[in-house]
Amino acid sequence: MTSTPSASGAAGSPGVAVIGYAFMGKAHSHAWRNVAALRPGAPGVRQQVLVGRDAAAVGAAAEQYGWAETATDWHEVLERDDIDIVDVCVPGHLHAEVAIAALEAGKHVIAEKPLANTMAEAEKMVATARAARQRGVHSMVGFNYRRVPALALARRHLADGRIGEVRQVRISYLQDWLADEDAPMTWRLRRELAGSGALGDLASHAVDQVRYLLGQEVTEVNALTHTFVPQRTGDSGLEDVTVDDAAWSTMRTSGGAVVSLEVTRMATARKNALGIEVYGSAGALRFDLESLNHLDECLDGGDSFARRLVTEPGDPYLDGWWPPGHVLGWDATFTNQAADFLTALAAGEEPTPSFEDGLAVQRVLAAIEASSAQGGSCTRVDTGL
Ligand code: SOE
Repeated sequence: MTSTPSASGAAGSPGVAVIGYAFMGKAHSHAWRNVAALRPGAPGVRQQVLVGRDAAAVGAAAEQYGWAETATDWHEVLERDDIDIVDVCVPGHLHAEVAIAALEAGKHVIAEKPLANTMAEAEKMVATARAARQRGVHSMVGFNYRRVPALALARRHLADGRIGEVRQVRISYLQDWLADEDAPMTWRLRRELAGSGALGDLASHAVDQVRYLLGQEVTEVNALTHTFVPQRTGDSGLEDVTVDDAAWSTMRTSGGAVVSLEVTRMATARKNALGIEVYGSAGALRFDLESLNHLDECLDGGDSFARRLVTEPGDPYLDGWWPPGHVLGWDATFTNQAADFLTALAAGEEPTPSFEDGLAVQRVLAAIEASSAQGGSCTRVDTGL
């Protein structure tokens, strides 16, 4: 364990350890650092330990993000009495091992999405989470887009019946960071580390949004996954890409809606475009993450969209932020997520989305892979319904 000079957080607050300091570790660190200042009622935390295998790199990150200490072995933090929350921001192949050990050690856990790399791991995580819950130890999977104010408002409109019965959903998540075939090999392109490609990385968010917005399960899929660039240059020369670059699926839901889904990391010129359109018998909703403060609304039997800036008092997740019209960014979704997590813990409740929600998404991803492997045949999702 090594101390850094720039720690934040009051003594007596829950102690947090984040495992992983790269992109997600940075996003979550920012959230832990700011949650008490920006979300009223959210308990503050002690930013205690940032964990990573490279001592020099994790030390520099800890200093930058405001952590009191660093460690190079995640097992160490599980033995400490001053760590109450373990935040799992490592590649997918480690989610199950770290989350299960942390829950068994009595730590509350947030695990980044997707919950796990395989169904077997996800099922084991759920079994462990259920047992831990009986002992007052809680867990959550990090689908941060549930905390976009415009999407939480869309969910409210759907629950209030403002667009009637949902008939069709179009959902796409388009990125371009693999569009260049010279883009190097990374852990995200290795099945043994990432589990899958755009599927686990991006379709997990999309499927979670379908479940979150509609409150329905995906019951049936037809799908195609594809790898456009089968080899990329890594440390040992040309290496095989063993995951999908993109995936497509048509899906049915338990409420009778039909969903079309498209996810890719090969869409030239699209940076982080999560697009959601929901069409119902009495209206429609449209959202684009690249304009995340807006929701296009057609409500209560209307026939055209009006663009709403979702920053008004009473809009979801706006308390404690800025005055109306002072827009939020992508990072706010993680701060809102941390606030919900801490508020649930303080109330002794299980935060959402739970590991069960993560498993439900995983089942849909597995069905998509199975359908694609069988040439796109219709594949039922084991929803337990
Ligand atoms: C990379 O594709 C990535 O960082 C995802 O892993 C995140 O979940 C998404 O929010 C942004 O893109």
